[in-house]
Amino acid sequence: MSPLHAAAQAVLELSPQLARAVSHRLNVGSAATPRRAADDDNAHHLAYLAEAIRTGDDALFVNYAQWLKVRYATKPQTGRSVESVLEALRHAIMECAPGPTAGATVPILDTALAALPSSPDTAPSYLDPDAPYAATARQYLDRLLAADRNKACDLVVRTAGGGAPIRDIYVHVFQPCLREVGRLWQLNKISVAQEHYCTAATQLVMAQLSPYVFSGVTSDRRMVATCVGGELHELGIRMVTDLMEMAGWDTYYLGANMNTEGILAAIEEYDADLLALSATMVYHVHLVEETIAAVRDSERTRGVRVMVGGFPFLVSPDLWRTVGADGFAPDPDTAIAVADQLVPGGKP
Ligand code: B12
Repeated sequence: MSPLHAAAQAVLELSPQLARAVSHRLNVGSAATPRRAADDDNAHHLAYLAEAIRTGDDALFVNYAQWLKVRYATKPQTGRSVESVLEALRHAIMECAPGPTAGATVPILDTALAALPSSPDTAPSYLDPDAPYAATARQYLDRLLAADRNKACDLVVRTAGGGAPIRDIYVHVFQPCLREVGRLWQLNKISVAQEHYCTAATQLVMAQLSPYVFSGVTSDRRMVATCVGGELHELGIRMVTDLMEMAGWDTYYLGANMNTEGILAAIEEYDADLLALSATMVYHVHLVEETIAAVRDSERTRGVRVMVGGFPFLVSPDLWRTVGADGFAPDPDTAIAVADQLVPGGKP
């Protein structure tokens, strides 16, 4: 095991103890902030930290600290600021895990602490009034936030019927609207229920567009697309998959939360040339790495090329190499180009 992997594992193994130490230091445990909730929160911070340690990629934790700053600014935490939490984590790690573990961890916490003062405490909108289909995107989101799924659906179906390419609807309407929904949740302006409603409605609308996606044309290039285990964010990889299907790939989409065994079996059964793996939560990056290692380890699947994507890979553009992938793409257009390079013109 590499020293970084060992340090990350130590942080995860000590997580309950470290989480309690942080709560104790910050003196939480009132009715307003129950002790258990604070401990859970601290364990969440440690899960992000462990990924940054393991991959040697500070950006994964710095980005999280910046995200937390926005969240805390709009949903104030009793007696806690992000800075105080990071300081307490630093202290707890130096006390409970001195030596190599603290040596690998403290510099990341220091980098995050140094980045915080200049980082904003709010997040800008994803709806750019100058972007293509800006008016459609605005209307679509407004209708969803008004709980009017039918009108939102009509709008998109009419836009597609009027000749708008599915690619444009995905990239210029669904993508910014979903990200905006996340931002509004982060800023505490909409509830978890609204976030779920908008997502479920978008899945429904995407299903209405499926006649445009599946043309019946068959291809000899096959792709299995899925999220790693525990990962529930399935819409990004769904969009990539649909647009690759339209670009001539034969796709096999498995959706959210697939365990490694299931992924290996699907690659074999479907005789895939390409595996597209998605992760959104940073604390799932190790699962991407483990899945790729398992794919390479098995004689049945080692010939498949692997392309990765999702939020952590946007934050850290070299992370795909660290996890052992053959390629990465930040969006569907690039995904099609990278896939064409990885599997040129079909099977050898
Ligand atoms: C919808 C949503 C959910 C839904 C997901 C439902 C579903 N069926 O997919 C639910 C409610 C389950 C959910 C849960 C959670 N979520 Co959530 N969620 C979102 C939201 C609003 C939209 C996600 C989305 O579809 N985005 C649009 C797509 C198009 O973008 P994308 O995923 O980046 O994908 C693009 C590229 O990355 C790329 N890509 C993606 N995958 C792949 C794969 C390959 C191979 C390739 C080549 C490319 C590629 O192509 C896509 C198209 O361009 C985001 C906000 C956001 N900024 O994305 C938050 C967000 C991701 N969630 C967040 C959080 C915190 C959570 C929860 C912890 C708590 C919560 N909010 O409920 C849980 C964790 C669940 C888990 N264990 O996975 C945070 C993460 C913050 C962070 N710093 O880590 C976000 C950013 C919201 C925010 N602004 O705070 N969420």
